[in-house]
Amino acid sequence: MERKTLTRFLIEQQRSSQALPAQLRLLLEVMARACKMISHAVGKGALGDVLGSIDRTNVQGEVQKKLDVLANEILLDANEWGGHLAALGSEEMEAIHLIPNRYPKGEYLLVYDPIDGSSNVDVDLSVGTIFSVLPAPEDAAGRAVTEADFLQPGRRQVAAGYAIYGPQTMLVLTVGTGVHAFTLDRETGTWICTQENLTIPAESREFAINMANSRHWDPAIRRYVDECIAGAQGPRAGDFNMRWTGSMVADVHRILGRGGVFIYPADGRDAVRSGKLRLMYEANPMAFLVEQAGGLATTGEIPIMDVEPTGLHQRVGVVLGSRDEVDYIASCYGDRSPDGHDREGATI
Ligand code: AHM
Ligand code: MG
Repeated sequence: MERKTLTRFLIEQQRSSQALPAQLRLLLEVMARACKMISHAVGKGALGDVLGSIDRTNVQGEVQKKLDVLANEILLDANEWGGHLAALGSEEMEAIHLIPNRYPKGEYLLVYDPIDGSSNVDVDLSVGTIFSVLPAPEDAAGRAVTEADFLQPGRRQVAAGYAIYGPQTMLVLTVGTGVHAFTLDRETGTWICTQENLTIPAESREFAINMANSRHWDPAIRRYVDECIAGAQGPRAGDFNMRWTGSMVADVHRILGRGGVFIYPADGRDAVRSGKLRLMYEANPMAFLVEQAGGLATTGEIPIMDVEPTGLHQRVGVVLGSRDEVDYIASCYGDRSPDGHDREGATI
């Protein structure tokens, strides 16, 4: 098999489509380099003194892991000086980060979750980095960027991706021309394209949800999961399988590979009333990837990428994955399908 590097892949994309301007290509190369550094840090574990927590909480009120902080710094340092960004935002930083005046400003806004699923780090399970790229407003060139400039619906994303630090380190990207996956060759330090145009099977019999929260779910999700569990004897007339890794990146990566649905609904708990996952740097980039791979991503009521953001760190309910299954879950929520069209005859 021809070993196509990420650099070559991006240059070919730049030549063949208008989807990849030079600044965006640079941004993706910078992200790939930063994720390589994070992968090295994750891989060192206790030997690199990167496990455990520090005595600090982030804007979400969560205790920060050493790796959350380290990965955030790696991404910040890598992205500040290249001239491709107007500003960036992170799960680990309450306010947006403006590009210092000593560096040129670029046309893009970057938001990321430096280490997603960080509770997995200390037990040597997969974690990842998720990122989303938005255009900076045209009038932002001559003024300071504000948080309001970031509050664009996910449909405006020009690129999104994640790196997964698992048995293999992989980078999965979209610039709106399908979803492509790259594997890190740890010997040469090169990202090699290993899958082009990933597609999610439309049908699936595998779901991912944290069952421990079932008593807090609303009736739609409870009905769906009950039907799955009822298996061949139930209304779905088939047995289902369940997987939950505690890392959205790992769960979405599995779904991109073999289908399934990932569900983290808004539920009755005070902290999760609007969902647990963050719209701007978790749900939107994953929704972009999933839609580009032929799947669907909904809050249950509207497509995730149509949500009008109101805050950098806002949360949202998430249902994403195989098209038919997500469509079915949306029908459990009411009379609207994930693409926003009315459904006839759908009942709760
Ligand atoms: P994090 O970004 O603080 O790691 O939180 C997000 C993670 C997701 O990766 C994962 O799907 C979810 O939180 C797991 O939540 P729970 O611990 O409720 O199962
Ligand atoms: Mg995180």
